[in-house]
This record gives sequence, C-alpha cells and structure tokens, in this order.
Amino acid sequence: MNINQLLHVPYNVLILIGQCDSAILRVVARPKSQHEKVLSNLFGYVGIEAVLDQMRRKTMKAGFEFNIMVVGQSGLGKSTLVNTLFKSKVSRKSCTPNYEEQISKTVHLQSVSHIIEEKGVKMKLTVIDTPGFGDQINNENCWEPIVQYVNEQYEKYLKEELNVNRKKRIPDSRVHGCVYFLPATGHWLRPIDVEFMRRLGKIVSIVPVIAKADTLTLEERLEFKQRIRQDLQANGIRVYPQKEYDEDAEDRILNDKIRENIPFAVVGTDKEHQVNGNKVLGRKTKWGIIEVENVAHCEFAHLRDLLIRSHLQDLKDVTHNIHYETYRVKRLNESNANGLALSPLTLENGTLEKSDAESHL
Ligand SMILES: Nc1nc2c(ncn2[C@@H]2O[C@H](COP(=O)(O)OP(=O)(O)OP(=O)(O)O)[C@@H](O)[C@H]2O)c(=O)[nH]1
Ligand SMILES: [Mg+2]
Repeated sequence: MNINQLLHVPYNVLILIGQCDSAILRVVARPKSQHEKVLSNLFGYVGIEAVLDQMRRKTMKAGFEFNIMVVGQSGLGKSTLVNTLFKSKVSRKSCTPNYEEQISKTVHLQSVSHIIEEKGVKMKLTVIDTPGFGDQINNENCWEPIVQYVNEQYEKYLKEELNVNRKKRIPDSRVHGCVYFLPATGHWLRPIDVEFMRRLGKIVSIVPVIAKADTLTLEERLEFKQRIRQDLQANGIRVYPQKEYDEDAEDRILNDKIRENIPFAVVGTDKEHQVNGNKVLGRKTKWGIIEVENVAHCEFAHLRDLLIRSHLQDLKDVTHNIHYETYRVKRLNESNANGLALSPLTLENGTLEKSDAESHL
C-alpha cells in the first residue's frame, strides 16, 4: 500500500506499514479531515451509557415497592423476624421502630411498611405478617387464606392493567418473596410443609428458612439443611432462586452458592444488647448472646441480603414475568371463554372472590 492509497482508507484508523528493507514496523496515523471529525462525533461515540443515568434518575424519583410475606406454623418467630428485619441494618438509619410492645400471636394478615431511603433512592418495604397455622385440630386447607391473598394481589394488578384509563404507575401490592418458616425439628420436612410449599411455590417465590436455629447445634443444622434440600427436590417443590430462571453463567455461579446454602438457618429478636460497647440485635441466653446479624452465629444476614440487597430486582422480575404472567394468562383465558369481561376470581375452595372491603387488609 503506498501513501496515496493510504489517504483513501475510509476511516481514521491506525495503520501498520511494514518497511521491508529496514524490517521496522512503523505506525502511521492519518490526520482527520473536518468532515471526518463531524462524522466521528456523530457515530464514534453514541453515548448509550447515558441511559443508565436516565434510568437511575427516573427510579430515584419514582421510588419502588417491595413486598415480602412471612408464612409458617404458629409460634415459629415470624412476627419476631419481621421486627428483626426492620430493626436490622436495612432500615436502622432511616426509620424509627414503630412498635416496642410485646409481640403477641398474630391472628390477622397484617402488613408493616417502612419507607427506606438511601443515597436518594426510596423504597417502600412492606412485610406481610400472616397468622401461623397448626393450632387447629384439622389443618386441612390451612394454605387457603395465604394462596387467596397472593392471588388477590395479582387480580388487583390485572384489573388496574386492564382499565381503559389505567394509572401510569400501577400500585404494586404483589408478593415478591415469601419466607417460609420450617420448625427446627432436625428431621425431615413434615407433610403439612410439603403440601403448603408445593402449592405456594407455584404462585410465588418461596425462600425457606429454618426457624429458631439457635435450638440446633452446628452439626444438626448442617445435616438438617441437607435433608431439607433433598426433600424439596424429591417432592418437586420449587424454591427461589430456581435454576431454570438463571440468566447467564455469572448468575448461575452466584445462585448455585445460594442454592447450596438454602434453607437459611435464622434467629430472630427484637431486643438490642451491648456487646463490646456496641449495640447489637441479639438473644440473651445463660451462656451468652446470640448475635442475630453476626454470620458466625446465624444466617439472618444472608437472608436479609438476598431479599433486600442482591436479589431484590430479580425477585420483582420473577414475580412479574413468571408468576403474575401465569396468573394473567390463566385469567384472560378464562374470561375469553366466558365472554369479554373479566369473570369474578374463583377461589381454591370454589367460592367467588370477596369485594376489596371484605378482604383481609
Ligand atoms: N429461641 C428462639 N425463640 C424465638 C426466636 N424467634 C422468636 N422466638 C420466640 O418465639 C415466640 C413466638 O414468636 P412469634 O414471633 O410471636 O411467632 P409467630 O410465628 O409470629 O407466631 P404466630 O403469630 O402465632 O404465628 C416468642 O416468645 C419469641 O420470643 C428465635 O429465633 N429463637
Ligand atoms: Mg405472629
């Protein structure tokens, strides 16, 4: 290639020219013409990365909603864990605990919300506390109020979506994650837990936890975890994060670690104690303080980080793209079969949906 040919190379690239006689390689850069400079400004740097700033600004302005539900047998520490979550590092900075009184037995579905603000990002975190089951002699269909609640939230969202004058931002009360409490028996999953989780796993992302893990030794804990994982698989129970929704290899590596560690062995408390001059959330026992947020003591911090830090957006995406979508398709197919209007929601027990006023919340 001679220097004249070189000047006709379409773009301003660095070109290597071999000088055969001296066997030296030289780098020649052709100066840009004015026209080329304009072109380069137009096409060289597109500036797609700026979209991240735009998305960030929009999210910061709008804020977002995240809803977690706690489910399990009565007395396993669900309400206590809700308090632990709100008093833990997630929200300690941004909100004052709103109730100090003794936790009593939960008899209605109730939700606690806090607006958490960090570096200009606002999140409305809602935890739905549910009454524990297992107190009745007959616990048949004890999952029904929970299944009903989850479906009611999908129904509300669907109705808003189908509205002719629908809101720009539909209020999102859908359950993004369900923490399922397993008693620390050290044995296998109980039939009631298998049945409950099997049903729930089809409509919501379940994160199973071993409740009151302070009652197990470390060896018992490890063995119990392993048994539960085997049991979950043997019974075809889908828990979060599901393998088939891993998006890429990076996702798989991260999620495999979580899957190996599930169910998290948690301890809950709403009391603070002084340890080495620091205030820590913990349970005081005769032989010392179990620090709830200390990963050497229990896995509450892993649970909190999974829900609130590392997988929050993924939980929202799975809820919207998988669980809500399944519900939406089913409901729209039903209404197509019945005519145009959305037919009343039929509950699991065959009865029709209640009006909002009659509903639990
Ligand atoms: N040892 C131990 N006790 C706990 C733990 N978490 C809660 N408790 C205690 O267990 C009892 C029941 O706790 P709750 O939080 O009311 O249990 P719940 O699951 O909400 O019960 P229901 O509302 O009846 O469903 C309380 O006395 C708590 O102090 C824990 O991690 N370890
Ligand atoms: Mg309770």
